[in-house]
Amino acid sequence: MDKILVTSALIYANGPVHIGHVAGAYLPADIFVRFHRLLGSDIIFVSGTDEHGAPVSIKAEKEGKTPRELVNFYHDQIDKSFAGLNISFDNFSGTARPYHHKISQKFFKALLDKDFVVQKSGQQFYCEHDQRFLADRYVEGVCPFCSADGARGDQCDSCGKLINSIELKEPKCKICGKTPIIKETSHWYLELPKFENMLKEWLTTKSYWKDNVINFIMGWLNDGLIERAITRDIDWGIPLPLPDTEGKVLYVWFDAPIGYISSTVEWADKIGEPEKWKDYWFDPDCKLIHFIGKDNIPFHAMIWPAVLMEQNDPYILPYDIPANEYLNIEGSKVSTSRNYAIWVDEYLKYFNGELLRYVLAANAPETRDADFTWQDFQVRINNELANILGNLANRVFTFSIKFFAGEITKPLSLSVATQTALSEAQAIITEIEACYRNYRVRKTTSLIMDIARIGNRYFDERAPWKAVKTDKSHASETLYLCLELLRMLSIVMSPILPVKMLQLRKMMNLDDEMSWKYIPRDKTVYYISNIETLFTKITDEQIDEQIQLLEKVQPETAPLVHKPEIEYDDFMKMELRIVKVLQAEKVKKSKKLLKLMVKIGSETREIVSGISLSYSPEDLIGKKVVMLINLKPRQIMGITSQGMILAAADKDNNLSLITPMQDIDDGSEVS
Ligand code: B3M
Ligand code: ZN
Repeated sequence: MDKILVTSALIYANGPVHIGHVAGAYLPADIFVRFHRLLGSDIIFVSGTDEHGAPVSIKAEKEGKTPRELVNFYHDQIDKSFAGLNISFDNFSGTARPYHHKISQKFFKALLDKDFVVQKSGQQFYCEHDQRFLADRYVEGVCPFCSADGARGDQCDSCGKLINSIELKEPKCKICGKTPIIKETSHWYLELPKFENMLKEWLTTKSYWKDNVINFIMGWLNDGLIERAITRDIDWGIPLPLPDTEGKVLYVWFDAPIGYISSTVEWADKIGEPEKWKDYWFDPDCKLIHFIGKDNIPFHAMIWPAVLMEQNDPYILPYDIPANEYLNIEGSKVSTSRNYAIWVDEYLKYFNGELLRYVLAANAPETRDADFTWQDFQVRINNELANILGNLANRVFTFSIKFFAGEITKPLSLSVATQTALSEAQAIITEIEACYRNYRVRKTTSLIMDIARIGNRYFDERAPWKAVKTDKSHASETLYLCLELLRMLSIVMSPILPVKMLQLRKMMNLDDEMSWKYIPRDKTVYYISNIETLFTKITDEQIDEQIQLLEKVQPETAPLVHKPEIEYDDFMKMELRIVKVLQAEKVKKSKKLLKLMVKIGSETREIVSGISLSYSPEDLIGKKVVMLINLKPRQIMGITSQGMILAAADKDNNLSLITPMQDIDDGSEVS
């Protein structure tokens, strides 16, 4: 029997859960765990909230709360959201609890004693205005690797690379916005280079890992490992277990993964077997599987194993790290700071958690980023859950009740058509089993729907509504096979739709325990009663309402999409000048175009400009604007346009011409 310890990334207790979190680290883990529970594996599932570090203390400062008040508030809210999605943790802990502090300090001490952690003095950003060192997210700037804006002191969201904060370009203090200075401070560093060989050797055993994880790590190893500071100058976190170190705490990313252990310890305590956590963490045959989002790869696949390797107790190392890609929403990146996200607690006010589980499973960001749209949500619920699965259950149940008083017995022998449908379904179930084992939730979901499709097709072909008039046993056989399929579905689909499948089983009066091995165990008689609709269709109005909510929370500042970098010389190729509009008139048969005559010093030129929706000819005459002079002339509606007037366009395509702030001669060059 497999022994497995599954973890989901510890979510920061600094805000609510959004569906990107769910799709990346929680739902895939829950599905995997529920599947293994059906198999009878010895499996436990732990997680919790990440309650330390700059992400928490910054938010607390912003909300005028203490960090502890903040984490208590969000821990409860997050816990409720997961409950609403039927995520079945064995334990959901939090890293500000005493268990966790003790274990983390022990981890730090073990590394220190063996010289894998060393104290050094180093440089840090310091804000003179706020009189504090700027750890991690307290400083933001331009990423030294990919030049993205808004990179934080510890990691860049754009390229995922870890940053040594003083390498940030154009650093700004997150609290006051001023530019910090660099100041010496002493910290404890994890000597990653000392782990290089151990890590390399260990990674050779990981050929089965997902490509995105392997590639990331290999890139890192090739660049060469450098030591990493694992302490910080902030006052919220785990104190160092050393004298005279006040004001210093462990770096949040040092202690966070230890949260997987402390959550297991807490679980063991809760079930009254305080030593039981060791059955997992110290058993070399136990498979430790971390479900995470891709931005967490470096911490889980490099730093965390290194930390585990040099403990005094025989901890196991991660067996697998199925990292998922991102989930975008309506084509745009989630941004919690702009409140552009679908928050689970909000979602649950409108829809059932099971529906979201289905849609996120069917559209899981497994190998590439996926896009969640409300339209797709509606289509999947209506056309798949309601029209295929729900319809199969509904037609079979109503028919059984109407013509057979809800009692369908197994036929003495099965016809060829029935046997074929059955073996088709069985073949798919074998495939489903393999997919579940390999975290292929997307494929699993579509295979499950295929079984329901087989049922509907078989039902249609055998037309029991006709057969029942002439050959009742033919109709009964049809219903029997469909009920068999529904019973199988209730098991194979339960990892994805646990509550709905129980509901389905209730209507079929199946009250025995569910197990994967019972799938082939056919029933001699089915009793159908108390039927109710499994899936109600989502209306257009419901979807419109959600789209509007999403648009409302999205402020003006969508993330900018940048063009590739250019050389200075490329810019200098452009001849930009101030021009004065002498004449302006509408271009006939065109809504958008104006024809302008402009004066550029001693010259005049004719150009066509697409600004007619924003400016009328009278607005323009006499105005000075900026024009690109050396653009190759273009024919537009039969007119030769000799240049281009510059205008800014907002996201609704409202235009604004660019005019000089002071009066300046036309012909003046702009650069
Ligand atoms: N809290 C980062 C995140 O939420 C961090 C994960 C910790 S997992 C040990 O993305
Ligand atoms: Zn970057």
